[in-house]
Amino acid sequence: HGGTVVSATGSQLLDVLVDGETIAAVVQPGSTALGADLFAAADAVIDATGKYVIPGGVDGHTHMQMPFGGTEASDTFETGTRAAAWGGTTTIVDFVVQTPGQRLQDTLGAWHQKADGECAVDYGFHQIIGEVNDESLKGMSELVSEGVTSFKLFMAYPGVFYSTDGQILRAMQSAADLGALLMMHAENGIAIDVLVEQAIARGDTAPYFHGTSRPWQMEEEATHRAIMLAQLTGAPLYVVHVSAKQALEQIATARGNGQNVFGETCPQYLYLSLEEQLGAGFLDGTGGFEGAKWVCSTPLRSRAEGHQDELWRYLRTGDVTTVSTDHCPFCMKDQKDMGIGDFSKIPNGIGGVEHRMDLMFQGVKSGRISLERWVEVCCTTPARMFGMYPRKGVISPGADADIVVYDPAGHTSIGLGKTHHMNMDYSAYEGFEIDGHVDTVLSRGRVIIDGGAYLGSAGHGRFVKRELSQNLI
Ligand code: DUC
Ligand code: ZN
Ligand code: ZN
Ligand code: ZN
Repeated sequence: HGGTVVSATGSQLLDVLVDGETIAAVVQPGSTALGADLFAAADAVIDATGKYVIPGGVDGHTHMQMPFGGTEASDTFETGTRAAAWGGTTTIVDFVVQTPGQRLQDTLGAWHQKADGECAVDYGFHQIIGEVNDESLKGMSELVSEGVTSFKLFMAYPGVFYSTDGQILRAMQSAADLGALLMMHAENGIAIDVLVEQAIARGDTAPYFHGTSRPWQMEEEATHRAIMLAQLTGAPLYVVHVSAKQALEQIATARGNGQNVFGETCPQYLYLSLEEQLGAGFLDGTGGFEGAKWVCSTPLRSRAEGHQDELWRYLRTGDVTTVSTDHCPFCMKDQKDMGIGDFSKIPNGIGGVEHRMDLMFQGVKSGRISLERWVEVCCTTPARMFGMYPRKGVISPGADADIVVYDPAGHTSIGLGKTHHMNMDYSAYEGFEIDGHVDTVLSRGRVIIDGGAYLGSAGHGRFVKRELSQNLI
């Protein structure tokens, strides 16, 4: 009551009536449109005066307890979705991992076992195809009917998830037949592996060299190749975690040509850079390993080269379509530290599921994006992109009552472990002072964050059976 409801298309002082798990009405304050004073009859009223009332965040890219790099991502579905709730994210879409030799359907079952009954907020799945073969291709349609309507391939990580161009072509043909979204990790992994080997052989073993051995040319080239294969096959293409401005140029060109190509970026690429990673670790006399905190793929890029400014610009033009976190947390102790003396053994990933809404709101504060664009890239478009609209991503009658009351005058400090709820022994955003604060979070009508208190529970979150993407041309 009394807040400014922000949607992708505008902002207005409106009251929102929740009945059970869904939104019953959105009305002018004081309206008697429904025949009576709504709020006199309500069981509970949340005062949102002076605050923004936005749809719960939709993070389309997370990896809870993902087996990777010889270890497993440190957030479970329970801890990771609880952290998401603290940060105003009420839906995640996580990745089921198929490794060679497994049936897709079996891996989906295994991921349901990990997540079902554990999550604090609603969750869906994408499917990683780790081995493109006849059986996997056949299995795709069954997954679509089970609400897993997007498939991720890797042009990186030879020997782990890597697909050849021929395999990519075949998977894209199947995706095109089904109308399913093909997600791509676009880096030339074959060439990168040579650069990595050469760096280690030279003695360039510190974390910083993770970034320099994955230069932007490798991302641009793979992005271009994926776009051409998608154009040939007609598959809708969603390029994940884009960090190089040159890769975005490729995406912008394809979009300009009318192709169904979408770019995703993540807060780490908008706020953090290779230079900071260098300053933090490589030359500080501590042995240089602090930089491992920011080892992820695609890597952080050079601020001096202007990638961040271009990413923000493309966020405005729409060629960056969504902002997700690629939340893939690892602790420094016993996980990242496996790579002391050899950066290639550092598990790749940054945790950030809790901070996305806050970090992207800083873009509003600094005038880089509008208030409405904030909601669009963090809530509404991810819901449409991944086939969950209008149940998710919008405050309108009939939608799930996933609602965040966001205080633009509040403050959030991101310090060491103590101020976040992710299962990590550090924060990639340590020292960030956020203008803004997530005050109240509702998930399907239930208050799960109230001021400083967590009122949710493991198992409240439900699996979201997704439709095909609603964001295609
Ligand atoms: N990149 C990461 O940084 N972590 C998980 C997988 C990936 O592609
Ligand atoms: Zn990836
Ligand atoms: Zn070319
Ligand atoms: Zn990822």
